[in-house]
Amino acid sequence: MQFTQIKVTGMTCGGCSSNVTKALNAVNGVVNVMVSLSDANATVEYDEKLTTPEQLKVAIKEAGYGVGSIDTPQQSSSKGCCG
Ligand SMILES: [Cu+2]
Repeated sequence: MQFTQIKVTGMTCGGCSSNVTKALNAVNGVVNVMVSLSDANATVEYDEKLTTPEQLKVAIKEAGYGVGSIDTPQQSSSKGCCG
């Protein structure tokens, strides 16, 4: 098992963090997810034989959130659950 911590941008409330949690849990190979709204990050435990950090990032993006502290310099267009 591997741990990785991913910066997540665009989360504004508990609904957002649970959206991210669900999206990550849906990735094949993910065994444990802890999303911190206040720290704006996700700690993911995953089976490195089944998935990669890249796939985890894709899952977060597909859920409508941003990944990484250096994202495209167009902010404040949050697409979270509460707009
Ligand atoms: Cu929200």
